[in-house]
Amino acid sequence: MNDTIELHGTRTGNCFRVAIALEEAGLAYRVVHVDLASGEHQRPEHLALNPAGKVPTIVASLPDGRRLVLSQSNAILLYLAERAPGTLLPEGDPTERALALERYLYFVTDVIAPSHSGFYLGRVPATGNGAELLNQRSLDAIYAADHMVGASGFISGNHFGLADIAALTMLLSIEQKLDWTRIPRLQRWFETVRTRHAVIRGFKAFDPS
Ligand SMILES: N[C@@H](CCC(=O)N[C@@H](CS)C(=O)NCC(=O)O)C(=O)O
Repeated sequence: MNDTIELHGTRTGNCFRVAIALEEAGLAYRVVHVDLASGEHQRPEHLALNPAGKVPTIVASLPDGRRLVLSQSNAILLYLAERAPGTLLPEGDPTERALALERYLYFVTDVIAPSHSGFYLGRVPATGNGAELLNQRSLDAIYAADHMVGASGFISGNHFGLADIAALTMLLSIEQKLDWTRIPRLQRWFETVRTRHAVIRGFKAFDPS
């Protein structure tokens, strides 16, 4: 059985998170490019997989022959963590796992979500300072996260994991806007994790071959 995972997507933060997670988990995958600029995400073949017309989407073969189609980048990351136990989330110790999930969800809901909404509002005329407020909320959450980098040098706990991936794609996208002097531990973490082989490969996943 061909158990390769198809990753439908393009060069966006949500898609990079999935590509980096696949690389970190050591799972085989094949990229199917979906060009947003030319509207490929609205074509019937993509809408059949993701009726919301968004990316990323994965199509995974299951051992019993069925296929699993999943959208929502963060649900995909959790699925990949289940597919490759011990790579993206701690196994065994429920306390370690709970803390790793707490940090992952912190970056997903308190940092990435307001930033995405701020980005959207910023492109809509006459919405007052809504975009600014949301972007500031996201930045404040980042400034409050410096302590999360522990002695291991990672945010997720003893190992690089989902929270590190969520934080990295986000911080890279706003690197120039951050006052790094307020987050010295995150700065050291940032310079180290961005050079990981799997991270570099993930960021190249959607390059033309
Ligand atoms: N919550 C979804 C968001 C997906 C999403 O908004 N994807 C963007 C690219 S990052 C997209 O497909 N935009 C095209 C559009 O909205 O038309 C996720 O995390 O996967």
